[in-house]
Amino acid sequence: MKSQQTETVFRALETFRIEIPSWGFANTGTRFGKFLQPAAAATIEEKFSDAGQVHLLTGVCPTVALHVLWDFPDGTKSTDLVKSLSDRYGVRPGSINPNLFQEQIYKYGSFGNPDKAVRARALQHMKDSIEIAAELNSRDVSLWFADGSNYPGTMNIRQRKQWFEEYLKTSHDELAPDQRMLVEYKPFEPAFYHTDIADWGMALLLARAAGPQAKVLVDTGHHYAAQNIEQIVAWLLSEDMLGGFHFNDRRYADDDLTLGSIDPYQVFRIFHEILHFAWETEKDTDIAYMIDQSHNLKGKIEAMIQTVTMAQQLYAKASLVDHAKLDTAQKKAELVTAESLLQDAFATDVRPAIQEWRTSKGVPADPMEAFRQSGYLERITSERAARNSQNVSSYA
Ligand code: RM4
Ligand code: MN
Ligand code: MN
Repeated sequence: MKSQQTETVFRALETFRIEIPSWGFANTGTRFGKFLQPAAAATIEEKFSDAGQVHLLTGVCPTVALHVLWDFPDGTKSTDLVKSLSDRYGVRPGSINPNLFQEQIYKYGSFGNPDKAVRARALQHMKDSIEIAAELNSRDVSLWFADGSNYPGTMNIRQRKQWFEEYLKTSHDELAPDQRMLVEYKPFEPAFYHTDIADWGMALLLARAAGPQAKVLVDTGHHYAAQNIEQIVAWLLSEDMLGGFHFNDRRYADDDLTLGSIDPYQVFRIFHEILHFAWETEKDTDIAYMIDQSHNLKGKIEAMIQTVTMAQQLYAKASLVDHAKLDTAQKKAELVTAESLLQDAFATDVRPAIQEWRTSKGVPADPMEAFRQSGYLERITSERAARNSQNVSSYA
């Protein structure tokens, strides 16, 4: 007989899925350098293969986020290859991420570029990305813009905002009825004076201007250290504008640290806001959970398994908050009772229940151990090492 708690955890895990990024398996680095890993994936096939391993062992990562420039070398023509890899490795294409920041023409921005010809090129790339997504049956086209400026007075901020409104709306009109557009924000980097979509308010306004299928994407690493991310999440939920997450942790800014490695209680509080909202409204939330981490030092597949496991734990813990009791305590302003309901749930060791759930699903109770025993890492290391010892120049 399962305990009440175990049953709650089982129910929560049943619907919890998390998408992994193709770029998380590639050799990436910082602007100072890259430490190459012999087992890193260099081709789209290798990325699918590695993502397939993570899904095989965890059972909760059926989709992989793809970056158009890095994963579709021939643009729209690469979709057939992606489809065949998806069949072979048992993971579907997930969100499609246009790349409007790496090519030389984007030096002064994409949709915010003062040169109309560059804005037009960016729009064409967006249309191609939406077409790729449609062909792959991917619902979400996920947008992150590096647009901004480095020196005060050098760009017209209001004019750029207008261009963003206009070009996002035109892009939105290309979406099929079942597709969505997710607008991500980031306070700084690579632009260090102003960033065109710097925070959730800007992303919200632009998503609204774009159209009804546009929502906001919250990357947990894209906030200043003191920001209350769960409040942003609560506000976006109440506005029906929360489209998805890019999960990672940060100590300073966009550090790509492992989810929950610095502040697991914050992730718990984010999940709590979502689950509390779902309880209150009696609605299933429709939020894309994705990981956006690219590890320079940790083994890439291990890092991904570790992150997925942490996400499951924090989600399961959040599911243990007794919403009815919390509601009563909040109404009576019983502060200690209310706060303790969160703290007690957070302190609960959900690992045994998660292991039980995994076993019931036919996946290894301990995916990390299973990965280490599988021999997969040794195999790809010997297959890829020689090539990876040569310098790789692109980001992913
Ligand atoms: C950005 C942002 C985007 C990601 C790029 C590579 O900081 O988080 O989502 O695609 O990095
Ligand atoms: Mn991101
Ligand atoms: Mn980022």
